[in-house]
Amino acid sequence: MSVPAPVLERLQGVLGPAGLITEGPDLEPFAIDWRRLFPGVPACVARPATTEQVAAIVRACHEAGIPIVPQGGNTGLAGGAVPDASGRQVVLSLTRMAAIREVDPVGMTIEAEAGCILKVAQDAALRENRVLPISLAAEGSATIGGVVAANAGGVNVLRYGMTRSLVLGLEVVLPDGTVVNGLRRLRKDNAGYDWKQLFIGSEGTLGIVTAAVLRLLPRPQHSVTALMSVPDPNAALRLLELSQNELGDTISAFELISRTSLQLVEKHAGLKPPIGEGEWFVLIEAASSLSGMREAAETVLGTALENELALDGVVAESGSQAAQLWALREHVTESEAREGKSVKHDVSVPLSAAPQFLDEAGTALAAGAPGTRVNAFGHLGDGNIHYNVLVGAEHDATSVNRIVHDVVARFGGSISAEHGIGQYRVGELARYRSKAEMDLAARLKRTLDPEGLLNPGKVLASSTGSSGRSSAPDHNE
Ligand code: 2HG
Ligand code: ZN
Repeated sequence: MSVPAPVLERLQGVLGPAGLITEGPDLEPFAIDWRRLFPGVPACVARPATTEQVAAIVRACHEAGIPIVPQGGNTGLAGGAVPDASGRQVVLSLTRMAAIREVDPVGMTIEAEAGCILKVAQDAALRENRVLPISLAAEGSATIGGVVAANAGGVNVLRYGMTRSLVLGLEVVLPDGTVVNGLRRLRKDNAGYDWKQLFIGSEGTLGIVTAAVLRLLPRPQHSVTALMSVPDPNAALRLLELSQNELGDTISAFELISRTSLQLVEKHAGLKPPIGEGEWFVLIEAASSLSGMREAAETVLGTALENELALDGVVAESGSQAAQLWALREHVTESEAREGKSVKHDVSVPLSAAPQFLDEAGTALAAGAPGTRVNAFGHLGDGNIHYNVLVGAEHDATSVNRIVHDVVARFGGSISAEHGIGQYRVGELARYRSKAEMDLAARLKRTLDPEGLLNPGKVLASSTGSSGRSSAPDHNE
């Protein structure tokens, strides 16, 4: 623990005994990510309950030159919210700032503090017959501040966009402790720079999100979920086109799941798909205020079977059957973790190139990393594939990354579609983005955080050299 005593006293004065953890096992949950891949050593954990307290903590640390790592629900997959091993970084956890300040069903907005759990915000919207359409497996623990700071994706991006497209207003604390309140609820606001965009997806490296106003949508009264097996990813894409023709913009999710993924789910979660064998599966959800969703989905399935775009399929007959189909998809990550060592890739390519990407990445891996197995699944409707590679002790994570990301680059894709850079992909980002883009990013960082004290070593390599991985960790990721 290396916060000088006078600074610690100042933090204690701001937070009181309930708001500061300085030692013991209570530090542990804040020190490491949930997959236990990025262990760190916090100097202490500050748990402010108000924006003013956040600002006071940040000011105190700024004056003392102490780095801060903002943390929400700690559900990230790239090690972006945990401290490094130096024992110098203060973790600033937002989870005590959990209030929903307002739900406005007419204006269709919700204002929530950073530490509010996503699921709690979703439920508050539902009570007003509105939806907050950010939907992720981690929604029971992820917080609004983290979701905004990570520009989270999830399964509804196809219809509603990433988190960015739902943020109307933000309150942030800058690295020097200045509070900027932009908690406006305006649908249209072209007055000056739209500065909030800088902080959305910045992974806590430019400022700390303390509250947000998010857009809500009317709650659809009817929804339908279908699972189909398809002969190959190309057929899956054609099925997407067919579904769009039949279901139009009511499609809210179009997920691709490989057979390997379902085998892992069966082995580790005991869940089995209710339809026949196939190499690839597609989970489709559509929702609307109008009825007729089920009939439209039946038409999609019938036409797909007739045209051999689908081999088999089922349209859920009840909410609970729909939940069972979704459970297959939602258990993939956890089942993969139970299987053992894997190297994750959260990539996107132009939608129409997805089948060819899968093909070429498979060929490249078979040649460059024999003995690996691919667990591919993800948001095909967004061109986003979680191309996770199950590896053995003999495989080196960095070279597996390189093989997959080189193929991604050939298709003009991205090395992170939704999980972000965190500390895990710092080296990969620098490798695949142009010098001009990296220089621009460094200029932004220097402008807002000249001392490099906010979440150092995340997204960009730290200017002080602490933290930040330039290659993949060689253990299970
Ligand atoms: C998902 O889509 C998440 O389920 C996690 O983004 C993906 O485990 C992964 O790689
Ligand atoms: Zn995902």
